[in-house]
Amino acid sequence: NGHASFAIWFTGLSGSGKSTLSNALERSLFDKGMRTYLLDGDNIRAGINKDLKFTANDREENLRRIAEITKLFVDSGTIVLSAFITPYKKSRSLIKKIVTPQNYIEVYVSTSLEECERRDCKGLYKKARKGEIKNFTGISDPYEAPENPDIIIDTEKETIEESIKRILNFVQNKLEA
Ligand code: GGZ
Repeated sequence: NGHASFAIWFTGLSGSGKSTLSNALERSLFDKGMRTYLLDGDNIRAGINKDLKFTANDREENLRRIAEITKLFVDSGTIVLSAFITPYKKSRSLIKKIVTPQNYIEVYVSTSLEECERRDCKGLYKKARKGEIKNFTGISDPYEAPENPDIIIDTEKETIEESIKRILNFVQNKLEA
């Protein structure tokens, strides 16, 4: 009984809009009666992964563990929304393998570095430019843009409502497939 379950994985720069989008999407899915769970930096890096920082190795380990956690929740019948920068191609292909490809939807929040830096909601880009934060994605650590995401969200061109609608359509088609 219940609905199919899978992971919706948001990737994009810091400040690109992953949290806003994943929170709004979770609300919509919940309102449709679906069982959901949202994983993000707040509940993962502060807890189970608090031993990890932002070197390439730590990010890879951070994301590997999150993929395993995502898989467990998916196995339990939950639609999991995971919102992490996920900057490396290598990590994303490992995640897809761990979660299993048919249960993995990749959402690329493609907001440009220029726009993220202009918004600088938390003042992190300013700090990164001054060298106060090392290995900062987009400034002093790479972000490898996804080549084949399932969905691309351009927050500079569409409203959050439009973006959510597009993701919901994709999810609906998957649930009916
Ligand atoms: C990137 C950093 C860094 C560095 C701290 N580089 O915008 P935020 O603040 O709230 O979200 C960012 C978050 C990124 O953690 P993730 O677990 O999503 O990253 S990864 O997928 O690469 O493992 C940012 C904050 O942590 N932050 N230092 N150096 N973002």
